[in-house]
Amino acid sequence: MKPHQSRFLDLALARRVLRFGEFSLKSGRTSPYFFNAGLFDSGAALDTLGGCYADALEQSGLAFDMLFGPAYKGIPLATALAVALARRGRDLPVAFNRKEAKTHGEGGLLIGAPVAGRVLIVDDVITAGTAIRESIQTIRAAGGEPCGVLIALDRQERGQAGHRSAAQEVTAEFGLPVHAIAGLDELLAHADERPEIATHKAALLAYRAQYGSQA
Ligand code: OMP
Repeated sequence: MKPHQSRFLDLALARRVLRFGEFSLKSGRTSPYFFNAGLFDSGAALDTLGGCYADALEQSGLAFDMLFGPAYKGIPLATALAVALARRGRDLPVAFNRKEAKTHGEGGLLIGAPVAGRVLIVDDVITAGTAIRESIQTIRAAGGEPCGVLIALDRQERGQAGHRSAAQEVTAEFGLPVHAIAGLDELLAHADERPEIATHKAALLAYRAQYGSQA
């Protein structure tokens, strides 16, 4: 476990972004945990989170020209990362989309910098990969070329087609690398140090046996 991974998991636990119980997912699966990135809801939390994304990105070695945060939850996440990168000496353009096109004022579906060049998608979590597929289409329609995906948490679940994870499916289908600050593997590893996770480890393992990717 890398330092930014444990910092991220501890922040998610402290802010109750990461919760345990019984949750219905977009994919229809019932999960013993849920990651609600909307609860990174203060300046300090977003500051720490932005640093964790920046660390993960540096380790990925990905090359990109700008950041894209999909509406809604990706918007503050991409912003936090943009600020963290600027602090480290890289001032990069950042853009977002709207869920509904605006017909007055500046109009359109996109906000922020023009979408162009190699675009890195910054989002919260990947389960089955539906949200990321939508972002890829939005960026291409705007004239940019998606070059990779950076998420906070990879749930490491089977995608739409079979045994591979949703992240691996996105890589195979679109040629896009998918990187995460941490995945279910790190969450389970962290259970050895954090009793609040350890209590739910059996449920997490049972869920992984049912829906986890094999690769
Ligand atoms: P996929 O589109 O299936 O990859 O699911 C990702 C989306 O599901 C996220 O962008 C969230 O809207 C939502 N989600 C969470 O926010 N946290 C979770 O732990 C799980 C999900 C989910 O519904 O799978």
